[in-house]
Amino acid sequence: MGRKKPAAAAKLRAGFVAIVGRPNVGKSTLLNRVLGEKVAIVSPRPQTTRTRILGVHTAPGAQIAFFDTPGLHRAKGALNARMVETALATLSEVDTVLLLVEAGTGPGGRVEVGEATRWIVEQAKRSGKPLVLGVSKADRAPRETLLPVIAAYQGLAPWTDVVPFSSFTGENVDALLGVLARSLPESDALLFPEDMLTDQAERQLAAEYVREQVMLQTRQELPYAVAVEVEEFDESARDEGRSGLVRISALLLVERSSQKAILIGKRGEMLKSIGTRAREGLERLLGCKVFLKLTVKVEERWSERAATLQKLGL
Ligand SMILES: Nc1nc2c(ncn2[C@@H]2O[C@H](COP(=O)(O)OP(=O)(O)OP(=O)(O)O)[C@@H](O)[C@H]2O)c(=O)[nH]1
Ligand SMILES: [Mg+2]
Repeated sequence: MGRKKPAAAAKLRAGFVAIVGRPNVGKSTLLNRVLGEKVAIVSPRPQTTRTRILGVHTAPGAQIAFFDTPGLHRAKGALNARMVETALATLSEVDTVLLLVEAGTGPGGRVEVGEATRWIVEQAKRSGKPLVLGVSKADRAPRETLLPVIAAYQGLAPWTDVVPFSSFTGENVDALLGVLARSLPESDALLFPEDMLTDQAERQLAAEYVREQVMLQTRQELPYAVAVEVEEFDESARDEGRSGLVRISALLLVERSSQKAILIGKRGEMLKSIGTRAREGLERLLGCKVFLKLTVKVEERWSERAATLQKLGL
């Protein structure tokens, strides 16, 4: 009587995936969808993400460590140049590149692959890494318009796979994760603890949640003129239950006094509204009450100063 052979256990796959693409294509939204938690802020404006954000997805048999990156664009100014540098540098540090483009066709069902996207594809190819093309926001595109989009991009690079998906509905997100997991090297051990989601400290997330509200609630150039620095993150009154309190003081840097006036708003209404929404998000994230104090300060040309950018972690 022979013993039954155990089914060959599938090897664990673990590695890093860079999520890259033009601004606003849905990179951060995908990361949040995969993790089930908002670790990367999202807004309808381009250039929302300013730094590289680690998000770790652990599933049976696979651990995918994503780097969400700032959108690749023609950078003007020191801050934007840093953002683009950060995204490009990430290409060489990962196992697989996930390049995102938006679903949807132009007038007459035509698909125009823009110069910017061609340049991004070239950068991704130069990395020599396996390339996966993700066609995002598929919920917005009727199924028949997906095919011309896929066809337009198919010839541009030797994609391992082309996966249309929607972070809103979740359609095909699991398929995308499967494709990415299979592209990663086999590994004997996890790269990160099983329950780890991100490397960002809560105080960093707090700064980002405030900046998200600035991106969402202010107009024109103001969202781009603001940086947020958390000066105080006091957990001394925090406890295990939901009755505790975290006190956060954050500084909102702007470049000019006219911007300070708009950010504060009439009778302080704008700043109050930013604070309220950010606090609500932080209470959900931290699982306790949050006291959030916001102060606006003019720091001329902060986005051009290397020392300030470094202090802000940019
Ligand atoms: N309809 C639809 N909209 C989406 C989807 N994913 C993202 N969006 C929207 O697209 C906009 C940009 O999303 P982000 O995730 O901030 O895009 P990003 O690529 O990270 O942008 P940057 O950080 O600026 O490079 C937001 O308004 C999102 O709500 C999706 O699956 N479907
Ligand atoms: Mg983003």
